[in-house]
Amino acid sequence: MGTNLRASLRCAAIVFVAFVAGCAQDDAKTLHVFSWSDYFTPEIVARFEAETGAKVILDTYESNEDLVAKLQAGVTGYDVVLPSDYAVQQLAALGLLAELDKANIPNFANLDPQFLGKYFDAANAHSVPYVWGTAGIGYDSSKVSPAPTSWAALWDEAYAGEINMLDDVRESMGAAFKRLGYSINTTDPPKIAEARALLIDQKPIIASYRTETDDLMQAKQVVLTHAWSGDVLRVAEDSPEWKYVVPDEGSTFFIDNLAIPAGAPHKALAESFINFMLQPDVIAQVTAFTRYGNCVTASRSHLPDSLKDSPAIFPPPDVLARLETIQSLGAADVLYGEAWTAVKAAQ
Ligand code: N2P
Repeated sequence: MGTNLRASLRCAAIVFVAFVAGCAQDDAKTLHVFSWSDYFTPEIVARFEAETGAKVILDTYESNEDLVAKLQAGVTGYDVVLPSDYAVQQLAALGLLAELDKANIPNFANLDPQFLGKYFDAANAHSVPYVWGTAGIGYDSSKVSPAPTSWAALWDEAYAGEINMLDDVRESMGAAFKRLGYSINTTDPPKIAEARALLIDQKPIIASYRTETDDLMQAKQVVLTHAWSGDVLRVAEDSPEWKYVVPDEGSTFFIDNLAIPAGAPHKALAESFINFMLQPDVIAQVTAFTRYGNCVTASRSHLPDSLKDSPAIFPPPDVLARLETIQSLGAADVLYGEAWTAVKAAQ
């Protein structure tokens, strides 16, 4: 081999090694977040990227069941996920969440204690509460009159073909349970069968089952939708005819959490992302954008007055009193799944 050729091969080898090292370094700085839609603004992501030199890649899911199924099926590569309360319970029981190193999350101290130590993670070993909200009814007040006060509005034939239900087993079964006067966490098989029958009865007047309700409202594809509070309030910013109500019979209250899947490729970076999100001014921007309450006490002073005092974002005590959080129910979870499959398959 000639000296020149050897020299250029060595040079190529050095370039190759440098390239691989470069990739490895880039990869070490890439954070994969798997989240509900519209939970982070581009500005917040850009600020984290500028402060850390990391790159954030965001993917979204539409229900807790999607998230749990993906992680259970062995999908790897995600560093941060955002399960709701009962999904934290399920994922932790399956060994699919990493234990958090709180030393890397000093802003954990900023969290409002009322959101800590809940039934789904008593020691917050695997989850950090992020945002919270309610489920209820979004309605186009220029078309729906009188304003709905009961879940019965979603069964009203006057609006046949113009109603969306959340494509979410626990929320839709929950709406049916509340309409029947039962708990969201009912485990009694005959009551589960009643809720199933009620949802099957409703099906002929339903236009769609979707959890991404924003564009349905914006495009006026429906006049009534089962929805999460922030999603309606965000649409109402530009389309004030859209209003949100928690029905008199009661509804769900959710806490969505930041968590790290077991075996996440970039655990320390994920913890620094969680820590970043728990800064009062950062998470106030999340509330301003998502219209969901957050779990950091001092964030409230960073919110504009219009949001600070919004009863739709921060429900008054009489509304809070009629909300329930969803719990994982063990064996009854299977009955819910079967009921929901039957609803979706019904003609
Ligand atoms: C959807 C956010 C609602 C999440 N954009 C409910 N857990």
